[in-house]
Amino acid sequence: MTQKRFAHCQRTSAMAVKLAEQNGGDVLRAKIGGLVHDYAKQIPDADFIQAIHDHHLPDDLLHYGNAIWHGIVGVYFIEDELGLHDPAILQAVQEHTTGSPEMPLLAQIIYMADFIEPGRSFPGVEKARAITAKNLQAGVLFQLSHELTYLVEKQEPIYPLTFTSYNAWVKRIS
Ligand code: DGI
Ligand code: FE
Ligand code: FE
Ligand code: FE
Repeated sequence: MTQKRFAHCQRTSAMAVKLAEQNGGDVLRAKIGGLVHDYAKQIPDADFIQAIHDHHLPDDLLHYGNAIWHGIVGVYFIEDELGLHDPAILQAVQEHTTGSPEMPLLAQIIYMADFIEPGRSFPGVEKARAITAKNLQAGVLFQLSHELTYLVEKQEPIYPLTFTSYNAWVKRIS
């Protein structure tokens, strides 16, 4: 991975540790999860397509690209190449781009750490940081709605799990 991407992973890891400490999460798993969450970001598309076939994953994944694959499919590379098999960490990595209706605490922590780590500078990041500092779950809903709005504005296809996550978290938070 590029130096720039690795630096993002290090900052995400540090942010995840902070969020774990603030929210009674598993600090060591947060640290490792943050470090590996984008492990597969620079794996070539052809390797992902092969992995989708090899692991008999749903065909609809093929309609998307690296943005969706690097988490959901990326965990298979983390298992094979790093020998990391911790289910909670792997689930957090799988859910770090789309979220999910359940999202256990560790997944919430990695999802938010990725979004608000100090290197992020998109419009709205300060609001995201403030909300998350007060309430992690409110931060999750903020990111899901921000992500959907951004994708719709760019007329990007939306992976169904992103929608399902949003609906579940609206219900959960309201
Ligand atoms: O890998 P990072 O850049 O650190 O962050 P990430 O894994 O959260 O990826 C965010 C990107 O993923 C962002 O550019 C939008 C994209 N994304 C998230 N949900 C969807 C999506 N792209 C599509 N096409 N559909 C989605 O549902
Ligand atoms: Fe990512
Ligand atoms: Fe994200
Ligand atoms: Fe990331």
